[in-house]
Amino acid sequence: MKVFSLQVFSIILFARILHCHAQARYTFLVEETQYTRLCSNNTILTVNGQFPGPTLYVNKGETIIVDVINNANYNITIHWHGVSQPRNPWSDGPEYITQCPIQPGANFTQTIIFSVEEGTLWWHAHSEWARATVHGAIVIYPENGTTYPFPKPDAEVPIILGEWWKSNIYDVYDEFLQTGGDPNISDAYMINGQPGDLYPCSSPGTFTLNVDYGWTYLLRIINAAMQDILFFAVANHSLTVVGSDASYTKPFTSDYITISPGQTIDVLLYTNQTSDYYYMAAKAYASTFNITFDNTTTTAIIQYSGNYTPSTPSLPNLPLYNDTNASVNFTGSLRSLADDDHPVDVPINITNNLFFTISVNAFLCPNNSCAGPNGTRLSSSVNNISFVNPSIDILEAYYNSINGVFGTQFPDFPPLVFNYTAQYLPLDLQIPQPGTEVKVLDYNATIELVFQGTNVVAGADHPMHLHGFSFYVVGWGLGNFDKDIDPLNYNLVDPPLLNTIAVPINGWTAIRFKANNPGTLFTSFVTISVIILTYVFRARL
Ligand SMILES: *[C@@H]1O[C@H](CO)[C@@H](O)[C@H](O)[C@H]1NC(C)=O
Ligand SMILES: *[C@@H]1O[C@H](CO)[C@@H](O)[C@H](O)[C@H]1NC(C)=O
Ligand SMILES: *[C@@H]1O[C@H](CO)[C@@H](O)[C@H](O)[C@H]1NC(C)=O
Ligand SMILES: *[C@@H]1O[C@H](CO)[C@@H](O)[C@H](O)[C@H]1NC(C)=O
Ligand SMILES: *[C@@H]1O[C@H](CO)[C@@H](O)[C@H](O)[C@H]1NC(C)=O
Ligand SMILES: *[C@@H]1O[C@H](CO)[C@@H](O)[C@H](O)[C@H]1NC(C)=O
Ligand SMILES: *[C@@H]1O[C@H](CO)[C@@H](O)[C@H](O)[C@H]1NC(C)=O
Ligand SMILES: *[C@@H]1O[C@H](CO)[C@@H](O)[C@H](O)[C@H]1NC(C)=O
Ligand SMILES: *[C@@H]1O[C@H](CO)[C@@H](O)[C@H](O)[C@H]1NC(C)=O
Ligand SMILES: *[C@@H]1O[C@H](CO)[C@@H](O)[C@H](O)[C@H]1NC(C)=O
Ligand SMILES: *[C@@H]1O[C@H](CO)[C@@H](O)[C@H](O)[C@H]1NC(C)=O
Ligand SMILES: *[C@@H]1O[C@H](CO)[C@@H](O)[C@H](O)[C@H]1NC(C)=O
Ligand SMILES: [Cu+2]
Repeated sequence: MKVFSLQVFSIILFARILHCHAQARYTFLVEETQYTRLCSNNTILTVNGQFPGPTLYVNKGETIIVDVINNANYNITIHWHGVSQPRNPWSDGPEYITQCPIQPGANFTQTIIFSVEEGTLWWHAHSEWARATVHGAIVIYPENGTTYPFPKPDAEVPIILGEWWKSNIYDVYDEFLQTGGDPNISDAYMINGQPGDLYPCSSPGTFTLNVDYGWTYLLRIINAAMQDILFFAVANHSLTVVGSDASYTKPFTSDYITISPGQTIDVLLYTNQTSDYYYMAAKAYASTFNITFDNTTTTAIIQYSGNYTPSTPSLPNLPLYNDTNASVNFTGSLRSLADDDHPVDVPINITNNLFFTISVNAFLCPNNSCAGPNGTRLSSSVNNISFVNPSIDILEAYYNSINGVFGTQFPDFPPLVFNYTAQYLPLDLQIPQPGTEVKVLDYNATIELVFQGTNVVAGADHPMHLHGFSFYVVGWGLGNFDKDIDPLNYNLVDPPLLNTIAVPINGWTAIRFKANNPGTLFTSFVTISVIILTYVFRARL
């Protein structure tokens, strides 16, 4: 069982302008805190001692300031996931991409500029695996004077899906780096920091949502798990999806949702069932053949108010762990709202067509001494380039024209064309090229980027994430992308506007965006959740 993670490439645009206003100001004190879960104590990193961390509430268009103070013994950065930060990449947060880490005892003041986003996002640490516990919700209300494009809910609740290791997360990460295999799987998933009563010692803390009959609840669901795409559902209640990644969607009703690590989904829950206790639950979607993964189920309880004798809650029907149809069917059902107040702006005239293969890889180790397949070290790549952390952050090197930190040769197409999704692929395809390469884009370039998952080492679903932009998902499919046929079926009318999209296992996804956020770094990370023979790969955001 091995997991792997790696950030893969980055794209730099031009120029910078700093915004600076007197604004709401918050302090994020990063510190080590004792928490007890699953019958054992653990020291975790938190913000302000809270787990999950504090929720930030803002209005659309607001700018806030966060003073991040590092009182822990680890390097750390904080990232505002999905906030496009127009012309302000300096505060974006990814370690070695837009900043060097905040060292123990140091602090860093970040300005977070909310512009077009409206709905739910989240913040998290962007250093090694610190984000396992250093994360929290961001609620972005409509601008003053405007309202939701659906009847105002009676109440709103962040639902943060997380993942817990009984071991110290840094030990898990270090072991993973040392062995070259995948990290140990987690011991639990969680809803709002609590595993729920299917796990040992967890019943008392189980997250409970007290509801009144006949109300409408807006659940702001965030997948803060490290690696796994999750299925989530509420027993006896369907969910009406109204938004994802801080962008409104055409409402549609589903019995479950599929949510990628990094993604947010806003749903309306109508409490119109018999007054009782009902479980909400989440568990992993793990598509890769022979995978070892955390197959446990986290629960919380919805408790109707009133006088009644509650029955033992039953679990909702969640799709089977390997139900790829259920996964892609849900994600493929997302559409932009695309009404007069929320128009779409899909780039039509494309200036740059990019085609990026996403692969799981394996580096050779001396005497086959690593814990990956056949003694190799697991890795991952985009267009066969496996990202190497630079010595200083890429943004600073770019801005100050410091040579030798990164190259600008990131290829538009894979170096080798082969049947990407063939069942058997030659072993020599497994070894990627290490490098720190960026793709430089012109201001206002209109990009179509097709991600093609490959079956090198192991096929997997790959959640991809973009910084500085949300993008329109104009198409997707299983198998190899066909450049002549597939574009004919693109949705250019109401494609969803997302910042995270899971490229289906041995499939492809086409996204479009306009490169109009100068100075922004575009970074992307492969999240792989795979197994073949006996190994798993995962990654980080
Ligand atoms: C956890 O720590 C508390 C306080 O130090 C201690 O009382 C308790 O026994 C510990 N629990 C376990 C399971 O180790
Ligand atoms: C912490 O960050 C500093 C500054 O970038 C770096 O020199 C150092 O190697 C980092 N330490 C660790 C343990 O990564
Ligand atoms: C942040 O660091 C600077 C430089 O070390 C120091 O002067 C300042 O007091 C620190 N601020 C906070 C809030 O800790
Ligand atoms: C928005 O409206 C509320 C209440 O009307 C007010 O308290 C708040 O200051 C306003 N915010 C902005 C940014 O105008
Ligand atoms: C509850 O609300 C859902 C969603 O609107 C609807 O489909 C269902 O029929 C309602 N059930 C009852 C018992 O009213
Ligand atoms: C989860 O995996 C373990 C270990 O492979 C297995 O024993 C167990 O039956 C699985 N549980 C479920 C609910 O699938
Ligand atoms: C999914 O898993 C079930 C149970 O492990 C198995 O019977 C089924 O064949 C699998 N389906 C696919 C498509 O692999
Ligand atoms: C999802 O499944 C439903 C019911 O089978 C079907 O009508 C719909 O077209 C599917 N959507 C996608 C995106 O596959
Ligand atoms: C796309 O480009 C063509 C040719 O340059 C131009 O006629 C057309 O107006 C452009 N369309 C859009 C939507 O910009
Ligand atoms: C491991 O090596 C054997 C023998 O070369 C080969 O048949 C097998 O495909 C390899 N497995 C992987 C996952 O590379
Ligand atoms: C590529 O591999 C897939 C899966 O084995 C197969 O179905 C398909 O026919 C192959 N395509 C070509 C062009 O060989
Ligand atoms: C699946 O995993 C088992 C146990 O790790 C291994 O023995 C078996 O060879 C694997 N099967 C395939 C087809 O890779
Ligand atoms: Cu991000």
